[in-house]
Amino acid sequence: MRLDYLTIFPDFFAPLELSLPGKAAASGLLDLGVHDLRQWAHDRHRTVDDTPYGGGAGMVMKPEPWGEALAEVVRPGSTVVFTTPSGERFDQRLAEELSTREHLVFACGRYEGIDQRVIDHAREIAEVREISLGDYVLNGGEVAALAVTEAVVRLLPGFMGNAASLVEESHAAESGGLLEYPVYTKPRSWEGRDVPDVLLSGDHGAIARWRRAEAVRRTAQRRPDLLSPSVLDDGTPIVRAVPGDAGELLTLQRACWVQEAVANDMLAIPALHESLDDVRAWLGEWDTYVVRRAGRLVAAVRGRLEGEAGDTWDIGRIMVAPDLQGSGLGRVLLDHIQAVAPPAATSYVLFTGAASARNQRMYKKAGFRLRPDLPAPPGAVVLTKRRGR
Ligand code: JEW
Repeated sequence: MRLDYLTIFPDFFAPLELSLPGKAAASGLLDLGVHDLRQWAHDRHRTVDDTPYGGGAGMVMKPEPWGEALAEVVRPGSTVVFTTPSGERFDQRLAEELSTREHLVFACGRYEGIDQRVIDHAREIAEVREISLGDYVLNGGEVAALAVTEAVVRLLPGFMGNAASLVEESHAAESGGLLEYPVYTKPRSWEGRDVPDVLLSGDHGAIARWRRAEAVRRTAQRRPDLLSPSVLDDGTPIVRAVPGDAGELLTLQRACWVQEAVANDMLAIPALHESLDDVRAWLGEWDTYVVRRAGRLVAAVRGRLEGEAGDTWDIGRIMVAPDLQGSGLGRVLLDHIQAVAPPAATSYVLFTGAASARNQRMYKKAGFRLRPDLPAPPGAVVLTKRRGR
């Protein structure tokens, strides 16, 4: 495989010459080329950026140096990788796909990005992938290109020896889409911390069960998105809300809490007055789940840890579309949000209208008890439940 890098910071790629790909390069498996984009700038100051048309902050990388660089580096069969914050998210599947290519050209932007015409032009002379390392801000594309390189190169046949790649495959199947289990080595006791007894038991079945349980526990806690979603009786999944759900959540929330306002003869309910930005904000602060039927968002619930000790799972905003109320959806969501509470949660709390008889009946059936001893907002009541373990 040949790898070329177009960048105004070629020093970023010095590690490549030394590190793992460096060894592969030395053995002839990899061919590396690092190119300073400024070698294709022709003015006295070797300018590669200019002000954006239409105004706005910052500078944009001008097209001419990129056009000349691509003309020189791209050949038949090349794939040009633009690392960009607006690209598709990089993952193992994409690493595997890129590892099948003969020639990757990494185009590393800086400033506010590259003039769009460069990407459009590249599509006419090569396969183009626009790739983001993840949802966080970097200063440019170099670090993303390095990460993509390492993930791709280690998949090449012959890299680190074929034996290693066989181990890799069996391991991926074994972990089954879960996070890895924790690992330990000698000494058996370190600074008062002991290796779990089961790992010293010699009972391979018990060890496998313990590792699987730890992997599931970790995954549920850190990456619930990797676990298969809970489902309703008919197989409809209960999935985590995404930012794009905010508009429909606002609509559903207004519909549901108008009912509450009427039942409680009270307009001062936050859920009734929130704006779209308010909903977007709380989506970032709560674990929120939604149910869709035929594409339509018909139900939701949210939860988060509260209390001084962070051991109380605050449940709220249980909402069901008017035409599906009474179908048991609310109870399913209530059960779901309790099930996904993190291990730190030792009790549940929720608030509802003092006159919301139907809600209170459902909560009591689910094991919640009214707590007149605890403070509640005007017109509301508090219910709590101990978490059974
Ligand atoms: C990446 C290329 C070029 C980020 C991730 N972040 C960001 C960002 C930048 C400019 C404008 C708007 C957002 C910085 N930046 C890049 C960032 C790639 C450039 C300029 C990048 N993967 N790749 N997560």
